[in-house]
Amino acid sequence: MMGGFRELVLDGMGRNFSRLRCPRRPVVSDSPASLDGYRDAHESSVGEQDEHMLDYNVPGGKLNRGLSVIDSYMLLREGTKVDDEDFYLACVLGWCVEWLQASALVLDDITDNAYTRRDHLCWYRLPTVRSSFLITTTSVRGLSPLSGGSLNFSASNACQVGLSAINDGVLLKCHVQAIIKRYFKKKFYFLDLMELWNEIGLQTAMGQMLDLITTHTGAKDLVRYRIQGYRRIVKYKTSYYSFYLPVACALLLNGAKLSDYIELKNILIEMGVYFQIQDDYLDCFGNPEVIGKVQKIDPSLVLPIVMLMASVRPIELTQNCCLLVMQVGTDIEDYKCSWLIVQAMELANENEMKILYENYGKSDPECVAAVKNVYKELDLQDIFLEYEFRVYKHLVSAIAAEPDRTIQEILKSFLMKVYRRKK
Ligand code: DMA
Ligand code: MG
Ligand code: MG
Ligand code: MG
Repeated sequence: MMGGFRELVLDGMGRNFSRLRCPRRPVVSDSPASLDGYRDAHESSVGEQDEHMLDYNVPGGKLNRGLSVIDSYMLLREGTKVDDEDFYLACVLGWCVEWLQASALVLDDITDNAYTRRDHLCWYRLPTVRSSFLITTTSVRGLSPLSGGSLNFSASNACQVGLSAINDGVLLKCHVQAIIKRYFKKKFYFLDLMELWNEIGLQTAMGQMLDLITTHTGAKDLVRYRIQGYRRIVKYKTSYYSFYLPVACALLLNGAKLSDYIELKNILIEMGVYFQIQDDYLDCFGNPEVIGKVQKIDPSLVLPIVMLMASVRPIELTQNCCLLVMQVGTDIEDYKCSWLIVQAMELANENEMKILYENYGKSDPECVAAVKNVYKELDLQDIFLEYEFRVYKHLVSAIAAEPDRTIQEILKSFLMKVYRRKK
């Protein structure tokens, strides 16, 4: 039952997503001719640019959030027959979560000044090449030496998606509302569903605001980065939409009242905190190739991309002229209240503290390396592994204490998707 969607989704990675079709077309009079859920808002889209924007930003992730709607719903329905329409509606909500995620990421990458996302350049950094580049003379700032000298060229023929990506982020989120209205308007739980999405949209935006504001206070004095503040940020910016939302969608779809599931919500929030701590860890210590932060670029895009990025990032040209952007995350440069800096502020001695104060929040690669060095001296990698083991045990026993077996299964299924993830 679940397999169809899962195969469909996994199969679609790296291919033209828009061609995918839901394998179980529902018998609903107003359903579109094609549904992968993801493309429902197509008719309200504004042409090629919008299509390209959707294809670039919606697919390509791990799809844990979207799949969790389906998985949770199927667990809730265990023992009953799930007809095509019910399954289809769960797929639609799964895709809605992925659309919301796309919206959050497009905007987050702008505010975080990020470079790469899911193996590609961030949407707002995308260059559109209008015509050929003019190669003139000698040097590109920050570019590792190319044999035989380097390049310099005119900027006049390239443009970026740039800040119009803000509107794209907003648009992605608006599409979600339209999809929900279209498919659920006549359902008795429609109002609850809308309320849930509105509330979670607000919580996520507030979390992002807290994240950004905290960065200003941390920039004044790093010592303000403490675990309680950290937990508040990540609960709002990550847990609600990534963990609670998918399960809450499945519950509503199954006709449940969300107020009956407070303990479930608490466990999901805790899982979300763990997930963000992993995210912070991987931002610094993740393998760039695994987490999608190394960029192999088509040779024809080398020049525009060098031009857009050379002044700010170490870049290497390989022999076959593809470009590798050697980039993991940007939390250190961005002065982020990351789990790693919170730990470091608790553990650092006087000398390490001094290094952190002098180097945190600076984009100079040497400063970033100095911070990472302190993290290594403090054994933050081991401390993370210990935390991971502890939180896993804690979550497993909290799940076991849940009286409802189905709820236990839902939580276990979600936990197994994220435990010890490498990306
Ligand atoms: C993620 O925080 C939060 C949202 C709402 C996207 P982050 O900036 O650490 O995420 P990432 O590491 O994916 O940029
Ligand atoms: Mg970010
Ligand atoms: Mg962020
Ligand atoms: Mg991050």
